[in-house]
Amino acid sequence: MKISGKDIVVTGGAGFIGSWIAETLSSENKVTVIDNLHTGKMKNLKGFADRIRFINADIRDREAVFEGVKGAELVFHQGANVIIQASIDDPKMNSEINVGGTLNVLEACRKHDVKRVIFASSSAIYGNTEKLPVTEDQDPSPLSPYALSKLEGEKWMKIYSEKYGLETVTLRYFNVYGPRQYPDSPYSGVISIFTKNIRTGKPLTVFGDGEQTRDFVSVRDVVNANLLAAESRKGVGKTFNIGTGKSVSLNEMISILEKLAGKKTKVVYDKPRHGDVRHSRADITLAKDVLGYSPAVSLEEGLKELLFP
Ligand code: UD2
Repeated sequence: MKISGKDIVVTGGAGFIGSWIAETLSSENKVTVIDNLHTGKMKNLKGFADRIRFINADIRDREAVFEGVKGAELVFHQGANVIIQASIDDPKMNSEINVGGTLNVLEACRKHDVKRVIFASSSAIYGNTEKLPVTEDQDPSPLSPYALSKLEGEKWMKIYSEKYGLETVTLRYFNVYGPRQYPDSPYSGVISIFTKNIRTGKPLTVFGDGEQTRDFVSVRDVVNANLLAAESRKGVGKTFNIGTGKSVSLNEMISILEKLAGKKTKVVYDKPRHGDVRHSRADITLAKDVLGYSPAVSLEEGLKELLFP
């Protein structure tokens, strides 16, 4: 699938996932990145910064968002507060960014006749689910202000799609990992922390017994899902799980890492993290059937790339 010759905006385009979307599209399209560099980084744009227009702005800044979106045909809305703990510490700030900022993006799209918006949502909206793998029709049960704000964002997508004819597609990301994921916060993705610690010879800390499971999906597959969502006619107005459909426990993942690294690692078991979900796995049937999505990067391949960059 090739998207070419389009005027495209990526909010959060200097972030982990947004920068991969921006980079992938930048060779054949006119890409604008809107990012306030709070969690995003200029170094994520290395190698393609000269091919894009960069706007250093917060998505809460209505004027900047309107200006950035003017003339665009397609918007990938990845910009958000992504730190769950920050959303718990300051729920109003989280809502202003994740809901207010999303409304700025949607209003800018309405004003400037953007054709389609792809919205980055999260598996966090499900909370703890009884049924696994989880399908999109599962009742949401957000457990944090962050999760609630993503669910609200999804509903705004639906309203803009139904009331204003803006084409919207929502992708619920599961545990995304890959190059450029920031490893240096206690709330960074576990794979970014573990692979960095193995590379630098540091022990791994597991919160709980390590038997919790996650559906880890490579950022490369997530980019691909975004491209498919941008092109699919049948996907409009719909919401899709984006994972792999498989899950592993942290203990299993550590065994894979040790095998790939060819050495044993010191693992410290600490108390479980408050609010952790126990198990998570996506049912990706809908994304497969409607978008033609098919994850291509195995966990082994993805981990290898991070262990031996
Ligand atoms: C992921 C998403 C989050 C939200 C949530 C929905 C990431 C980074 N976060 O959170 O945005 O969508 O899913 O449920 O993708 N762990 C350790 N040691 C460490 C770090 C983590 O044991 O050093 C554990 C952690 O307690 C959890 C598991 O590893 O049980 C995965 O943690 P995570 O922070 O990578 O992702 P998660 O699932 O909490």
